[in-house]
Amino acid sequence: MTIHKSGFVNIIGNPNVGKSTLMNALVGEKMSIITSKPQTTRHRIFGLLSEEDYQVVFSDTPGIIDNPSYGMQSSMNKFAFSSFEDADIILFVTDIYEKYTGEEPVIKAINNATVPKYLIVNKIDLDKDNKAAEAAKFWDNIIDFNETFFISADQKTNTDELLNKILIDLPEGPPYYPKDELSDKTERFFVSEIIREKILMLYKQEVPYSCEVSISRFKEEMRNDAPLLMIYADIYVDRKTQKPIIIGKNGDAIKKLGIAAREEIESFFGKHIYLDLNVKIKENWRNDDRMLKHFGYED
Ligand SMILES: Nc1nc2c(ncn2[C@@H]2O[C@H](COP(=O)(O)OP(=O)(O)OP(=O)(O)O)[C@@H](O)[C@H]2O)c(=O)[nH]1
Ligand SMILES: [Mg+2]
Repeated sequence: MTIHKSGFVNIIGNPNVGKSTLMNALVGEKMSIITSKPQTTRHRIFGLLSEEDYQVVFSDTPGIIDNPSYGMQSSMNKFAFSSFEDADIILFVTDIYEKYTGEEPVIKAINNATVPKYLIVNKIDLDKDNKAAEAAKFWDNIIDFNETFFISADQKTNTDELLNKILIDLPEGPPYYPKDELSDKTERFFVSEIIREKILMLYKQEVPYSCEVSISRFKEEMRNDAPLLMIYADIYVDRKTQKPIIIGKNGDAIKKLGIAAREEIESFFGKHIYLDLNVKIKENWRNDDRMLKHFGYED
């Protein structure tokens, strides 16, 4: 009888080190949005990799925030730290640039974890003077990692080796999800994330961080005798002054946003869509428990 393996492989680390890029590389699909801005990921997102004899549930988490200023950021940290609780394997991701003091709370959490833990030093494609080896030396004195991998999540360098080791350490067990599923998240969630990714890319400074996207309507309808996926999305900003920035002069900015988001949503679903973007003001939503719950953050 062949054995079946399954388990949670939880990806943890600071903002911007490449956690989402790594999960997408391992799953082979774009499950998590990626931008050059820190604090891009705000939720825990599962990406599933299934074959006949295994199912890996990769868990991408928000980057850990040292001093959360908003309820939203505290919730993001909860998502990150909760992933220690159900991990079968921990991937602690850092990059060649990061410096830790050794006192960070995440270090204690990793040291307390009893499951296999790997150190992942990412962005080696940018490593000109052996920073990766320096990082590994630093961590060697602080955490008893089972394995160290020097990778480029972006170029998929050494990610196959990483996956092979994960499959060796993965516990035996039945699949957690149907084998044809790619994520625990809904289509609506992916659409709102694609729009948020484009907001992060197109707007500057605090504006994208003050935005949340909520899908108010998502329905296929007949238009000119052909089915068309109708998507209505609300973009919430947390200050009055931000609404005109999102819209832009003569609506130019939101038009650009709509085009970029529609293109990617169409390629995600492989069909034409109609996208309506509506900007709403919800003062200080990042500290508003009711709104946070509505947007899927924890209390
Ligand atoms: N050169 C290079 N860039 C990378 C690599 N991996 C990720 N990046 C870039 O680093 C930036 C952050 O990547 P993300 O995957 O969004 O990082 P993250 O850790 O998920 O960030 P948060 O969601 O904010 O916590 C993006 O601009 C990526 O393109 C890599 O291996 N090499
Ligand atoms: Mg991310």
